[in-house]
Amino acid sequence: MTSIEKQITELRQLLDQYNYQYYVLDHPTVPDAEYDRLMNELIALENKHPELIRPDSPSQRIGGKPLEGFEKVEHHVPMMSLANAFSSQELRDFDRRVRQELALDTVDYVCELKIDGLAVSLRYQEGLFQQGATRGDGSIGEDISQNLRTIRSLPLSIDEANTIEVRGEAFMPKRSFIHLNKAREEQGLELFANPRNAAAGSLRQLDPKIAAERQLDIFLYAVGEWEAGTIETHSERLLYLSELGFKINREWEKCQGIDQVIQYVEKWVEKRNDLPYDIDGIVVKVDRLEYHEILKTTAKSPRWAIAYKFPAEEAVTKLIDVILSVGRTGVVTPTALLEPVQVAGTTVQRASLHNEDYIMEKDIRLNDTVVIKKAGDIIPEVVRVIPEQRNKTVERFKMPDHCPSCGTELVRLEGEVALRCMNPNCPAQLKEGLIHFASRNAMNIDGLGEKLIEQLYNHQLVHRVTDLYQLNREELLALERMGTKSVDNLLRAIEASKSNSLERLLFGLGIRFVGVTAAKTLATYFGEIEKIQQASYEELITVDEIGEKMANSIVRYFATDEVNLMIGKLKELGVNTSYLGPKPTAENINSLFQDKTIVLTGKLKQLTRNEAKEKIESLGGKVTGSVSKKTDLLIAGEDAGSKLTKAEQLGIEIWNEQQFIEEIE
Ligand code: 3BD
Repeated sequence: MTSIEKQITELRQLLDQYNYQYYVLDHPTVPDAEYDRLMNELIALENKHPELIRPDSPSQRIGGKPLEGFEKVEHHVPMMSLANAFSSQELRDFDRRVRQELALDTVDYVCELKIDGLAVSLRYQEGLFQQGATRGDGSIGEDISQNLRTIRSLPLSIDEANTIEVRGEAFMPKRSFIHLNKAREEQGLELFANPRNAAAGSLRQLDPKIAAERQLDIFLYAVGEWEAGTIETHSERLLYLSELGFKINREWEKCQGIDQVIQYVEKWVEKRNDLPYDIDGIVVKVDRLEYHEILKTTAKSPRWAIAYKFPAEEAVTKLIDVILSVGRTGVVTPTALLEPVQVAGTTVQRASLHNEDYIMEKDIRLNDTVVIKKAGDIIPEVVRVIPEQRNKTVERFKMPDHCPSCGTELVRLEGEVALRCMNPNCPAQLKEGLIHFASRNAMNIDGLGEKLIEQLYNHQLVHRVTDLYQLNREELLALERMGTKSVDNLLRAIEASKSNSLERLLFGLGIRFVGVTAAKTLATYFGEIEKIQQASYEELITVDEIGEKMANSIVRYFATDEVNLMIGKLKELGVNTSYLGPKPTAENINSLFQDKTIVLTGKLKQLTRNEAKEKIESLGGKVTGSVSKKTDLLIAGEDAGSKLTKAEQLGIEIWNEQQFIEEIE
């Protein structure tokens, strides 16, 4: 072995070890920075000696190219289903059948948590991860190897020379799920209903970059095809898989007889909400593998295993009242006000009633005893009523004909289930509109939240956004809980919002379908609000990323006099209505970074991130957050981490800060 080979091997082994300790054992042993440093070192060496890159090198988890579609994969040993049990009685029935067939008094079982994720299979040949597939229909799945290999707890190589196929559940931990949805909310993207959907959505991405960002994890629990196996029990198998470096859920237990199984189930019915990942039941498996042979399988599922499925957690409580709220767009939504009750780990006092059709269909009435559950165990909803407990005289609940806020007659637009208040001066809508205007992605007025807006509105100080810019110190000081300090801070924040770039104002106006991204697109394209006010439908749809629905909505929005008067007034009051971000000018067109996509990473010392960004943009380039094959250039400051690694892997041009400064000068 040459010294380079030796160096690479050592780095690889060290990184594998740290990775295993961190992701499989949940026990980090070195700081992230140290890991990144070693990884960069490895990548640099591998770049110089590409012939020494092994497919199981820790540098090879990400970097696969986006696919056109997924290839089909045949499972040599079918991936079976599991029969379900919904009560301890059904578990006892299962145990009786097993004992009868085996002619035994008592049977040893292994109980495992049933992870609520996606069943997948991983194939290793000559010790190397070779292919990963979805379960599909059990016989044929899809090749999602590229996405699976981004999961850091999945070993890229194992110490087993025979071909082995292991099976398990890929999932998204609760923390990653919350983190992901928060980010999506900020970006105005649709939220995932639960971690399972989020995991499925991530693994179905054609571009492995996305899965890599989603912080997925995997537990293994079964073996499919295996050329050499001398193991006698399922529990020994779990231990063996663990020895090979696979991540096995640690909560499994061996149970002697069905009573112990039921105890295990009861324990986890209590404790399931404390786990950092979702489970939807318990899987019970006969421990001895020779018994599996005797018990065989039915058409779809083994007769040696059963899944106890948790009931979706429900609770019974009383419906005290139905609250109607009017949103920014006038939609009236009914929410149930409940007697507080514990469900899936939290106290629930409100539950969604969705809309009028839903209330009618379920015949939900005031004072009813209702069953609630958390849909996807997150958002509580009223599932049904218990009609036997109803006082017979209670009338059917009816949605009001008039807006609860302003009294205007409500309308049901064609093709919509929602009732809407069409009054543009409706107080509830105005308040919601103000809250949106001041919010972080819009005008970002610090300290102006829901409560204060309510207070300002109720004191008749603010009705519409133009009023915000005409507030005076005295009237604010007269409000409860508003001292000089908070008043001055508020006025300063409002003043500062005047110099926001156009996209914030555009988003803040709350034009239907215009989210953060579209606002930015419109602002950069048109530059001035007047141009957008005057733009025709035809002109709008020629803009990249502006579709028909949005174009229509924009035209309709700016067609009203009231809106145009408001914008005129905002301008008079000193609110900026131009795009202030950098854009290519005549003299720098065709300049240094024309049409180049550039990523900044690491600490810059001679200029700030923002200065660098503005400089690049003024020279025609675009700055993006993540490295992909579309990236043209990476500018790496000090302590650059994974982005540098990735750029090196993808063979992207890299400059340090000094090079960047010399070039722009
Ligand atoms: C888990 C089958 C056997 C090997 C068949 C006994 C049905 C999903 O944590 N063991 C587990 C888990 C799932 C399992 C088996 N052990 N099968 C198991 C499982 N600890 N979730 N499943 N599966 C996996 C399924 N998936 C989609 C559609 C239909 N069935």
